[in-house]
Amino acid sequence: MRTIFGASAAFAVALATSTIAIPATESAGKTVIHIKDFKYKPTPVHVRVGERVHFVNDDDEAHTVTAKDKSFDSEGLDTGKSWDHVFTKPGTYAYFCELHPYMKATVLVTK
Ligand SMILES: [Cu+2]
Repeated sequence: MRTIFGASAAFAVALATSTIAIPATESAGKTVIHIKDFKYKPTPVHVRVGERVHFVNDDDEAHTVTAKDKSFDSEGLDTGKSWDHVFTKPGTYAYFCELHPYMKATVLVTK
């Protein structure tokens, strides 16, 4: 029994460590959203207030990053161009591409 408990405790520690490592990695670098194949990847994205989000157009077409409520707008991003936005208020931000309105994605901003 002692061995089984020890093994599960070690497993729990490993789990806890990996759970902590994921957000630490995200906050260490900036959040990057790639636009590829007429999609924003990944979505939805979770960020903290004040965090910078970097959008990169990896597609052969121009795209925009435009808030549904128009609170932000990258305007046209050609192939290889990028655009940054800092989210200063908590909330759920739906955005889309003005050139291809069926392209939709979400950024969730928490304190
Ligand atoms: Cu587009």
